[in-house]
Amino acid sequence: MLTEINFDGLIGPSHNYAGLSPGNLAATGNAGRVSQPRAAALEGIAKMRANLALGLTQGILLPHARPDLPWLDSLATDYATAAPHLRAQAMSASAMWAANAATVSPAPDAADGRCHLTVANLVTMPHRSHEWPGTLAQLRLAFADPAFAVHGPVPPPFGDEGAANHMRLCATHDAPGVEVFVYGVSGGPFPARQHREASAAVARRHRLDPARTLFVAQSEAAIATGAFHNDVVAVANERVLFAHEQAFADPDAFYAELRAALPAVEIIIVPADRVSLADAVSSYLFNAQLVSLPAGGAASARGAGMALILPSEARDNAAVWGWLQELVAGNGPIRQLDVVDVRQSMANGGGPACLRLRVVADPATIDPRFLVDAAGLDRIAAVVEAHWPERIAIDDLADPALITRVEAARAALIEALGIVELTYT
Ligand code: SUG
Repeated sequence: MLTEINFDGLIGPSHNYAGLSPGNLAATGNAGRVSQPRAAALEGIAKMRANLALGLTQGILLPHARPDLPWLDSLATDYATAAPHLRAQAMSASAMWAANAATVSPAPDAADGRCHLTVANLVTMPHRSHEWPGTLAQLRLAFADPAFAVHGPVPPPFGDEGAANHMRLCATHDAPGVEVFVYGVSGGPFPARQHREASAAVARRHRLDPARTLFVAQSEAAIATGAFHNDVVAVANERVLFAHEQAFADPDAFYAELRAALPAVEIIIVPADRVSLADAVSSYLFNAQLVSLPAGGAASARGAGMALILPSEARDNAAVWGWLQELVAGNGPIRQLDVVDVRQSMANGGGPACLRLRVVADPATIDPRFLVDAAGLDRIAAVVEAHWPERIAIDDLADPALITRVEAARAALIEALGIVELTYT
């Protein structure tokens, strides 16, 4: 049976605040802060436990080998002699943000009836541009079944940041959907990371029906205010689109096209006079996981409906929280709010939705080593407790002892999960 599975990126042992992403205001604002990789990974695991408690199916993607020595070698340097900025780029734990791992088109949308995944090239940011080989190695393992088609990246210079700029609307997850590819043209002072050419290439590669595929421009104001990905200002699930009034360049044209393609769509707009773009970005209101609760699930107090899994920063913002209270008090599809604490990831601009990649598939077709239940999370948490560094200051990036520790931590995780194929990738 086709089910939505959330694959969360496990937060890696090299998690640090090097301020590597211009346009990501949290990341640049926290540059130089001391990070807490162990606490960060445990926050991510707690979020997955909460998802399991809601009755959702949960998967994982692993941290990549860091520092990325083959990448440094391709730049004719090594970790000991590399310039500090290259060192930081080689050490980033940015693969945790699995929404940027790939774009996923479930089987009902593709002409060949397979679920297609295209790994994102992430070419805009140097520290993310070398993620794709490690991600591709994992996708090829996890989705080796013929039910899937796993594709390499769109070639540069066409920037592709994966599912963070892609939304799928459908009557139910297992029905054919409308896929919406959101691209940027200009971001004022900041880069527009998703190029239309890349989105179009992914749509062709996935054999999508052009009549059910929309290409929509992000508003320049959104990118300039810090929405470096569309998932900072909009999120969709089944027939619901939840978006900020200023998310898109031409919202009326987009909503008209969407209504024509999916008449049952429900569009929930948060007006700028209730929540400003700046508040949306700082609270990550839209970087929530919007999920359908399983029918009859114990966690759903008022019966099946949808839940928004929000970062605690959304609760801390009075304008945002006030608006959300009105939303759930109404008779709409979003019935409950669940708050999670992912502050370590949030300080680098990654909320609950950034940490997960959604795949609609039959869980029986996925390599079971990439799926987790509560006991599996216990095993991972024990490895994190034993091996993840407690703190990393920026100067520590030059310390060979930290490198040894980070490498040993990942090796312990790979051993615990039995995914030995990933030892060197
Ligand atoms: O690409 N931060 C990530 C955050 C990605 C969030 N993902 C989604 N919105 N889906 C980025 O900007 C900061 C790392 C640093 O500065 O060290 C970073 O890469």
